[in-house]
Amino acid sequence: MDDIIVALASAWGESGIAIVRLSGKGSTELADHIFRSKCPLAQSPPRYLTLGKLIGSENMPFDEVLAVRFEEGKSYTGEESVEIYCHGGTIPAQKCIEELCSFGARIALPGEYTRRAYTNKRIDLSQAESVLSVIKAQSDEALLAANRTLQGEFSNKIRIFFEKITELAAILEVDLDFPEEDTGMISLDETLSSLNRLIETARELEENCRSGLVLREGIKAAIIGKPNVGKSSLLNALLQKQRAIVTPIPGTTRDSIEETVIYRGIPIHFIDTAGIRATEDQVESIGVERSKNSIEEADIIIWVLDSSEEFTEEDRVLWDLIKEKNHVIALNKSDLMPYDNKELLDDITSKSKVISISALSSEGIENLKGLIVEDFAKFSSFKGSYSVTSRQLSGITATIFSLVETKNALTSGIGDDIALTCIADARSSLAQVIGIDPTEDLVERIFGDFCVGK
Ligand SMILES: Nc1nc2c(ncn2[C@@H]2O[C@H](COP(=O)(O)OP(=O)(O)OP(=O)(O)O)[C@@H](O)[C@H]2O)c(=O)[nH]1
Ligand SMILES: [Mg+2]
Repeated sequence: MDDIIVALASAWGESGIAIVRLSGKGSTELADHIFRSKCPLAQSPPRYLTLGKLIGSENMPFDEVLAVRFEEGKSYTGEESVEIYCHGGTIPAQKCIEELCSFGARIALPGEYTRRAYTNKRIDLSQAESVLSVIKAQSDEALLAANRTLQGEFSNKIRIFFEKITELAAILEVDLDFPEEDTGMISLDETLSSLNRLIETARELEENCRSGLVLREGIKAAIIGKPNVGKSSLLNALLQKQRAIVTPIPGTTRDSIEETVIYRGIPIHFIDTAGIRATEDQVESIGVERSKNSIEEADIIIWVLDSSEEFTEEDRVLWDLIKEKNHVIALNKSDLMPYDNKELLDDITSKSKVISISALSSEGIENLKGLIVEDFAKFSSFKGSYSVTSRQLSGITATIFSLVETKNALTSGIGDDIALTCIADARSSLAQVIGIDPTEDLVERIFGDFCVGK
């Protein structure tokens, strides 16, 4: 934390401007080694842009830039900082960074600026995580959800909730310490109704986080089926472009292809896979293995059937792989004469979502997207959704679990000490969500996902 870090804050490559950011005590003095202007940065007012030149070895100017300094406590990291706006492109910024390093700056680690902001208590852990959600947002809805978390709305909610659990835990503890005395603090009925209220609040939070997580991460939808049913055609119809090769030859697709479509603000990651069948072909069989892996990894499976063909043994084998998973059945080629598979299909599809589509004419494609997202997010709740990570969501789920356990322990009379343990678990699960007393390992993991320069 004592050294001065430097990195490119904008993306590498050709651009209008490239921003180099320095942070740490002494950043201004260090920048003044290479910045030439009417007055040094150290003497210019903070937060004002100053025009100047960057000079390299032998005092040769190599770029005309704007620079600004931030005082300690008034920057992104909370430390004394400098930003230098070079001309875009890789070389000016690269040279600027090299020169600054030659005077003692060190290249920042991924996420180190945000980590310093966190260490200096400018933001908490969930806000730090939402910085990444803002950067990675793929839709307006996702951006709004990320900002709600970044502004601290989510942390505040969790903090208030945490206080309430702590209060109840304290009351339970007093009751346990003085079991014979009527402390008069709170009756069992009151405790239970407090618990019920807490559980209800937590469930609401969980719902809002679940939809926020979907906005942030998206849904993995694997397109699965036997060869030639129209999987690649379906991918192309979804993307509205000819992304995957389509031919009448079974076994066309060998490798999986992943592409993302944004639907009502939700990124859906579609994976077109090789048709699953028994094959001697070495390349194809690797593809088939990948398709089977996709079945395991997907959030939802789109099982494509050719409605103009007879339902075969191959389809039934696939059904066995899919039936226990979250899935939608897409009866493709609705533009052709249907084969009469009714009895067979009724038997296996009675509990599934089924939709008739034509990848050729695009009939049913919009409805298919609707079916895919409907279980993952209630649209009404997007307004209040919080952009969280799966780690944070599981923390809330664990909190609910422990609160319910607390309630069970109290009602079944198995002992107040068990109830106390359960409510302590609820507290610590919730604490991890926004990083109250986080472990070092957790902090490492969170900032490890960031890019350099943020
Ligand atoms: N009439 C009609 N033909 C379709 C439709 N969808 C796909 N096809 C045709 O079916 C054949 C196979 O389509 P693909 O999209 O390559 O099928 P696939 O499931 O990806 O096949 P593999 O990659 O071999 O597993 C092609 O000739 C497509 O033009 C449809 O909705 N209607
Ligand atoms: Mg294909």
